[in-house]
Amino acid sequence: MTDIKTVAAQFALEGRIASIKPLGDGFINDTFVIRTHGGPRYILQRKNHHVFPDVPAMMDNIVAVTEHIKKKVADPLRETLTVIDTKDGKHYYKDAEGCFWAVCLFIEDTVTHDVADTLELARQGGIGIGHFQALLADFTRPLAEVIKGFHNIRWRFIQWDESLQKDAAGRKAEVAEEIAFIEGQRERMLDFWSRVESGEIPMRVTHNDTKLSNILFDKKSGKVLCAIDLDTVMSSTSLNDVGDAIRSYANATVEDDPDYAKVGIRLDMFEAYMEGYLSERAASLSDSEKQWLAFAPLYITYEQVLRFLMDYIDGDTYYKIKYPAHNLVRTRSQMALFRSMDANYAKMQEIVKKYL
Ligand code: GN1
Ligand code: MG
Repeated sequence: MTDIKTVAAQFALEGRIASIKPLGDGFINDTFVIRTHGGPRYILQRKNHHVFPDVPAMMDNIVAVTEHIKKKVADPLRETLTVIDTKDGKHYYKDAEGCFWAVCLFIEDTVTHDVADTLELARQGGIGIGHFQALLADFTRPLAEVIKGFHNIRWRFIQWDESLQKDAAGRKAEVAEEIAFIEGQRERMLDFWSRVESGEIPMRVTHNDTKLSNILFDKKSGKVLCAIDLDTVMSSTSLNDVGDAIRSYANATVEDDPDYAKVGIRLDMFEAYMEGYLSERAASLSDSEKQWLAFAPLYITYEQVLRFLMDYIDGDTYYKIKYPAHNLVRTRSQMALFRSMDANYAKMQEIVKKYL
């Protein structure tokens, strides 16, 4: 790997670099913290260019969106990410091996969570994403589609059919039950997506990766500060952002818990999240969005099952894994979550109505 100090030195940092250490366990990028003498801390990321084929376009998206947000908030250095350019004015650095790197400011005095442990946290999370969508409601510049068909299940099925056809890792037979689950819901999911395609459900600027661990909370107040990990900001339906959040906030456990009995939707968390979200957004949502809001968590959780399973069938080429069956465990764990959501769907619809 390219020498990391050499990489960091390309960016217009304040202060002298003191140390560079790995951070967290994202599924896609490699993340590091840079400490400096006399300057702030920074986040350095090696962007996964197999996942993101056009990192420069992705960075342009991020800069455009964060600059828009900065004009509207009280504390622009804390309420969204701040991209740090290279010394020659680019939003990224491409090293000699062709890897792409980017830097942003480390936002101090914040916490992240993997599991929501209080209702207030879920309520805050809902407010946070609602606020994020509201700040970007008047953002009109077109955004690059950084990953083709990211939450488009019609496109995912094209990939899926190919994966099954290839059976690259010879694992298809082993996952017959999981494949049957995917096929059993295919039409239902396409029916939802066809409403986005027809324009019945509107397109908006969305985050697209709103799981709980991608939200920063202020350490002192416990309130949501901002959404981080803006790699997938692009145009989609705002329902997906809510759905993806519920997938983590309202799961009784982590997304890859191998103890499937622990997995399930917590309706109290769902309610708290919706209460927060709709306090920001109820007035701006279209009728179709309101009508499909409770379905969004099912859609995104289903898509996540498909993506984890497809990666398992492909031989683990997309997500980082920590052990050989990790993608299969993720698949089954999210499948259990989907089933729990489906069993509670009528109740979820009732809850949404309460806050509309
Ligand atoms: C990935 O990068 P990270 O870990 O925040 C993935 C999401 C998945 C998520 C599952 C670009 O997110 O779509 O929902 O893992 N991001 C990308 O935890 O594929
Ligand atoms: Mg991500």
